Amino acid sequence: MREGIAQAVRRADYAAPAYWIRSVELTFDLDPVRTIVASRMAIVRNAAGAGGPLRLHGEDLEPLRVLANGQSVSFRSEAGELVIDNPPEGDFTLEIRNTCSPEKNTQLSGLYTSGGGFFTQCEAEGFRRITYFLDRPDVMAVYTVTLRASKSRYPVLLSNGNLVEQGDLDNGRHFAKWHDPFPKPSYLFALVAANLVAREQHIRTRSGKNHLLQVWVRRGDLDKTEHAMNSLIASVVWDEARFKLPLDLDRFMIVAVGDFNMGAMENKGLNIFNTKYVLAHPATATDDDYAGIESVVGHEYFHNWTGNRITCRDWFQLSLKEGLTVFRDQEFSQDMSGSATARAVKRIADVHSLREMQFPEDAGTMAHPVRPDAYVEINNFYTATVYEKGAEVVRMMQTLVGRDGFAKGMSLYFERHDGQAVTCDDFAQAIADANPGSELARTLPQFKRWYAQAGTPRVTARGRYDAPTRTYTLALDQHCQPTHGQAEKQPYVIPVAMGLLSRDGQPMALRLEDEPPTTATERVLVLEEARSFYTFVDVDSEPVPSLLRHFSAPVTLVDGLHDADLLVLLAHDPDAFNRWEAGQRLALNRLLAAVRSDAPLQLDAAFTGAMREVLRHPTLDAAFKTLVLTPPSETYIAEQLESVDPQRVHAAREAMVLQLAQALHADWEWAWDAHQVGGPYSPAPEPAGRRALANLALAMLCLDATARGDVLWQGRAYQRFKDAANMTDREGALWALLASHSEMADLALPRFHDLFRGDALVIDKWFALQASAPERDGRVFARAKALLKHPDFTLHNPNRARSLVRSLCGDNPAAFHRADAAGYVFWSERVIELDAFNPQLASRIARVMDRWAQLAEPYRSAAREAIARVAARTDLSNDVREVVTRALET
Ligand code: B3K
Ligand code: ZN
Repeated sequence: MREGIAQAVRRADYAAPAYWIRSVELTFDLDPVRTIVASRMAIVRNAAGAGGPLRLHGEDLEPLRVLANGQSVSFRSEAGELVIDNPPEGDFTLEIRNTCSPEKNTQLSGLYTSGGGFFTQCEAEGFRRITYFLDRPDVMAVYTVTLRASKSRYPVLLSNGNLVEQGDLDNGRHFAKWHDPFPKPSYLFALVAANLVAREQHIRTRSGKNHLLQVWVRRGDLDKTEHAMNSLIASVVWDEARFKLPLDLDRFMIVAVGDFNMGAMENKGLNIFNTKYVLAHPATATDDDYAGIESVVGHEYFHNWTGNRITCRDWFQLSLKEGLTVFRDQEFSQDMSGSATARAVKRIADVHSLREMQFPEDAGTMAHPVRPDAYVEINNFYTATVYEKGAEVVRMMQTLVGRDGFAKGMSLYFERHDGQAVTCDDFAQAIADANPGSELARTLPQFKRWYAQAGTPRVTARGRYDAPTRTYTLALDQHCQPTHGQAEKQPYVIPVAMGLLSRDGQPMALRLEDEPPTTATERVLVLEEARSFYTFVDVDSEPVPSLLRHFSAPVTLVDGLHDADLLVLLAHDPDAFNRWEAGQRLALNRLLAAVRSDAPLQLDAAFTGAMREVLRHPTLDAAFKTLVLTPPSETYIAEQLESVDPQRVHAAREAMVLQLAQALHADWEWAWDAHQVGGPYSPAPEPAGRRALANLALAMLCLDATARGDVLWQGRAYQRFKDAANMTDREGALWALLASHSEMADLALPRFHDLFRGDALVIDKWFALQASAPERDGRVFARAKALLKHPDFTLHNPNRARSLVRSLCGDNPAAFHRADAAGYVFWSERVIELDAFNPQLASRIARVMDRWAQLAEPYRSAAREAIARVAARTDLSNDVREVVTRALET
């Protein structure tokens, strides 16, 4: 065993620390091989605590010296801790000198080197890999940091807060001293020492204060920073306007680094970002990349209040900052997008990813509540449940108290807790207390089951129209299946936004019995019981119910609607989300029927006709049409099945796409012609939507052409690939060739590589496109395997590893789940290889097997065997061990 199997940490065991650290002065002598860290901490006994030994966290460190009140004090090293058995009485100063080795830090947690510079990542427990500390979020200290390093190699020295002093030292070294006035937990500490340049912008905020914004990148990347800077400015303006939350620092910095385990990190005043979420140029980044940058820049900036000013008491409360901040970044992107349809398009994208990532998580071996009760490795709990489902829980609160009520709740939350480390309960309480008399205040204890219970509730709806009394009764049942380790589920509070449409598509007034007449055509029903009945009166004809509008709760809805009803909703629902959903359901019904019966899918004219109407619709946005015309993913289809044969799912979906390509041939030609975008590039929703639809049309036309043995459209796609003025169109054309299995893809791929040789983010795309292309005859898998040996491939760069391994194993079910089990062998080899040097990344990739138990034979047994092979190893990290152990407990 590596360090012995870690015990589970339990939420119920939380205890305040015996000591606090009020301030810390850190001095770094930066050296890649042996960095010396000197720390001087003001330690205060917790009056409520028991005292006793002082136990500081520390990992992969070498202690040189420990002084208490200037005197040497005896200490011992235990697994992961430095223990001082007899600390001085009262408050005292503790000085520690230790070394760490940034160059050897392949985990990318703590202080590490990348591209010749020093960078840090401390959340969740990386600070203990830099120096000995009470590395827990409820210990908040004021930091003063001095960095010393070679001036020529590391001309830029950054840390949190304000620069107070800088200058030259002997031997070609220099120093910089930073002071952060805001007490913060250690996970928000950061430093950067590297050869970088900055795009700078001075801004004056509403309150009249001046601030300096900086985006730091490598010298050659400066021309790719405009969008990140614009996104940062927009974030500052938005948070002040929507939540009255101003920027609280003189200087706010973003630094891009090429080796990073996740997207970005919200360190106070010094956000460190994966280059993927900073660098953008029309020639190298797609519309989706631009949107991703805007949302991640926003997300990290918004953490400054939701996460940094108010932080988490313990890591079980992670969703306190993550769920809330995801909700805030989703709202930001919607507000930035402009039109009502563009907002709906963003909402659909968010729900799509929730269903794609979080629903399977909730149904799989790693299922856990938004506020987990136990973990072995906290890094395994930065999940879609904590983030995306957590955001849905916050969104439901907003639905229950209204948008203004929610803003009031946020104000009360900051009034009560600014500067504190608190819990999810504290947040919910503040929102409810600011809105007495609201549905949230009334139902709060029950509402909080959303934090405590894992699993996706299923809401079943049955409607009955009674013509003589002109009433429509809706019965809504809710049920949640047991999840891993949690058998009992109590009813949730579920807000169901809804409307009723007449069969000719008119919205109906929604009057419940015993209520006065109303003209409102949308309302929110709040379910609390396992079964509820609602009787609507004055209903002139049998309605079509439109339930769970804007996806008002993270549930699965079973409404038993027939095709005829869904066609009404697709054509007329005033709620764009449900309009899209109706189209997806029509497609899903056909796909599931084909998969279940193992009969070839044959599309009917009603379906293709409805799709044509959407495609040709005179007023709908192109982005919205693209979403409607894209059938549900293989992952989503699989989630609806009791037992999954991924090859059958793939075959059915491929057949649907091909038939849509054929049946709508003339319409796709029209769509291609009508959605070309000229002029200078803009990532705004309108032109991006047009590009998306044109690219979908191109893929459809190529597919149809290949099936007919005609190469005209492939030639056009290749031409577009060569001439494209931006990456969205170039990638779109390349994808059209790959997805239609065109031989021209073999011409385009090397050309693409030649064009972008040396641009790491674009070469990532080159790997990812090949690994996620639709499988045929095992060729995609064979190509992906061969790419492991490509000179540009390395598992050591997380983006590169994900571009190939995650794309194949996680995003391409038909290439991965093979009857000969070669995909699972590929997976187990990569997980084991990665785990030896980067457990966090290995564990992420391990999780693609979460849903193995749902597979049909022969996949199921083979998958289990592969997981067992990994689990049998004695040298696994706790990260991977937790994931594979839980997988086998199914
Ligand atoms: N808070 C970080 C994630 C840290 C992940 C640690 N394994 C980024 C974010 O959510 O904003
Ligand atoms: Zn976050």
